[in-house]
Amino acid sequence: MKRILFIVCFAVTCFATGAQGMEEMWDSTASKKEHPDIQWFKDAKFGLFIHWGLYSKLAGTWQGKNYYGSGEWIMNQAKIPVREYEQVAATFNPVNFNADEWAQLAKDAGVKYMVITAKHHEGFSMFDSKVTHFDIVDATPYKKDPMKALSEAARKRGIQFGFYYSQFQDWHEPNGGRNTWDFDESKKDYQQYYREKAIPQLKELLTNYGPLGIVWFDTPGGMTKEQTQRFINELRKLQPKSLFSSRVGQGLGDYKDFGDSEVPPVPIAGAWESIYTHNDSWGYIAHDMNFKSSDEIIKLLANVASKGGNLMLNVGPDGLGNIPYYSVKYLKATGEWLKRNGESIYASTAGFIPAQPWGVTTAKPGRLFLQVLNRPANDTVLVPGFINTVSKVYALDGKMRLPFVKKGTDLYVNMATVKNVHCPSTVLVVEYKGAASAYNATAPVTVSAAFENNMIDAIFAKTNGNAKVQSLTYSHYFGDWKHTTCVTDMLDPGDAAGFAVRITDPGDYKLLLEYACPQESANQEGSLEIGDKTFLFRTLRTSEYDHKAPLLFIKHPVAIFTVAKPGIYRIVVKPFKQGKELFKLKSIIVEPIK
Ligand code: FHN
Repeated sequence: MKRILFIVCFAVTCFATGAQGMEEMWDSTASKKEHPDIQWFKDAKFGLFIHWGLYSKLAGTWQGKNYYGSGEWIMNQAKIPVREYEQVAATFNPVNFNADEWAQLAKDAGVKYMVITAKHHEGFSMFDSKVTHFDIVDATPYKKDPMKALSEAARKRGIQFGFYYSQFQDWHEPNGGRNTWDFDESKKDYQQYYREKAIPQLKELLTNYGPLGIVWFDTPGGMTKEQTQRFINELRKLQPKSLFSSRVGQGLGDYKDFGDSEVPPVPIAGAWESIYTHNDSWGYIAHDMNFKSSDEIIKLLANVASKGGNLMLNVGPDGLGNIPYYSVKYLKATGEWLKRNGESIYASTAGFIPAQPWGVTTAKPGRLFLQVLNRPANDTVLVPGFINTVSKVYALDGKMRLPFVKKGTDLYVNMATVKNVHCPSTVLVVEYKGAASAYNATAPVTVSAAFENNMIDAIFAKTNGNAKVQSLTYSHYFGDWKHTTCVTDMLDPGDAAGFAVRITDPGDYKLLLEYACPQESANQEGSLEIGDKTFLFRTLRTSEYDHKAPLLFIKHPVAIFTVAKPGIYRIVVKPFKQGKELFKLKSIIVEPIK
C-alpha cells in the first residue's frame, strides 16, 4: 500500500487562492531562516482582519443591482468605470468611525494583532497619501486619516498593527493590475505602476504609522522572483522588524498564508495563518447575514491552533464606520471564552495527539490541552497514544481536578464533574512528565459509541494505484472560497482508499460514505470492505465539480457492521470495476446504532 506524500507536499507548497482563482506558491525552503521577530506572531494565534474602503459604502449594491460574495470586488464585478467609481469617494463620510471603539473591540475579542486594508484592489487609499489624490483625505468629505488614529489606538492596547496593501491589482490606475474594462492590458507597464504608486505608498505606510507588525500583501503579479526580492529589500530597510505575508509572491515572505477560508488538515511546522471572513464577504455587504456564531469561531480557532497556526478573522465595517452588530456581538463572546481558556490557545503549539471524535489538542511544554468540542455521552475522554506519565488532569476553567486512568498508552479522563451547560470547547489540561511525543500521522482513527457519529476524514486515507488525497477548492458566492480534502481518482479496483480505524466499543454501526459525484460518475458500483465483510453500493449523483459553484456532498448509508470485539479494523473503499472516477470521497461516517 503506497503511503501518500500529501503531508509533505502540503507543507512545501501552499495555495493562496485569490478571488480570481490565482494560486500562489509559497516556498518553505526559501524561508528556512526565520525572521528574527517572528515569535510574537507564532504566539498570537488570533488576529483581526478589517476590509474597509469605498466598496463598504456601496454595501453590495450598484445601480439597483445586488451583488453577492466578495463585496470589495463590486467595481470589478459591475465593471464600474474609474471615473464613475471616483464619484463614490465624494459621498464617503464615515462619521461613526471611532478608532478607540474598534481597537477596544479587538482587545475584548482577544485578538493580538490587527490588519486593515490601506488600499484594496479598487485602488483607493484609506490613508493620507501624497502619491495620489484618490485618498480619504483629499477625495472625501471626511478629510481625516482614520489609519493614524487606529494604529495608535491598537498599539495603546498592546495589539500589533498591520496594513493590508494590494500591491499589484489596482483597478484605478492605467498601469495597475487587472482593470481590463477601462485600460488595455497589452499597453500596461506594471513596473511603472510599482515605481510610481505601490512602492512610494508602501514607503508612506512604513514611515508614517509607527512600527508595523505586519505588511499583508495580496494577489501578487507583474514581478519576477528577483524583482520581488528587490521590492522586499527596499521596503525592509524602513522597518526591518515588520513581517511580510507570503502573498508578497514568488514563494517569498516571512510566514505562510493559506488560501482564503482554508485550514490545513494536519499540523504544519513554521509560522502560518488561516484567513477567514466573518460572513461571506470581506468588504461590507448589507444583505450578507451569514455570520459565524461565537461557537463556530471558537471551534475554528481551536482547530487552527491545533494545527499550529493563527486564525485571522475578518470583519467588514460599513461606509459610516460601524462594525456590523453580529460581528461585535460574536467577537465579544469569543473574547469571553478566551479570557477563561486563552491559556490553551495563546503561545501554544500544535497538539501531538491527532484529532479525536471529541475534538483536537494544543500543547505547551509539559501540558496537553484537550479541546473537547463534542462531549462524549459517557463523559469519558479517550486520549490514545499517550506515552508520557501523567501527573494530573484538570478542567482549565476553574481548575477542578479530574480522575483519570492510564491503560498502556491509552489515557482515559472522566469529565462527569465538569458542568458546561453551554460551552463550545471545554478545555481539559493533562500535565505530564518528560518530553512530548511526536505527532503520529499514521495512528488509527478512533471510533466510539459515545458519539452520535464518528468522521473518518479523507486525509487519513492510505491510497493505492491512482487514488490520491487532494484539497478541492470551490465557491458558493463570488470569491467565498471553500476547501475540502477528498480522495479522488479512484477509477478501477486497484485505486483504493484504505483507513485504519480503532473501534473502541462493541455493537452495531452504520457506515455512510460522504462524497460528491458528478453525472458521469453516477450509477457506478463500488465496494466497502470492513473486517471480513464486503458491502456493495451504487453511486448517487450530487453535483459537478466547478470552481464557481457549490460542491454538494451526499451522506450515503452503505453498510451495517457488527463489532463483536473492540480493536483495529481496516476499511477499504474502491470501485467494483473499471470505469470513470467513482466519486470524490470526503469522509466515512460511522454511526453507532442504539
Ligand atoms: O482578492 C482578495 C479578496 O478581495 C480578499 O481581500 C482576500 C482576503 O484574503 N484576498 C484576495 C483573495 O484571496
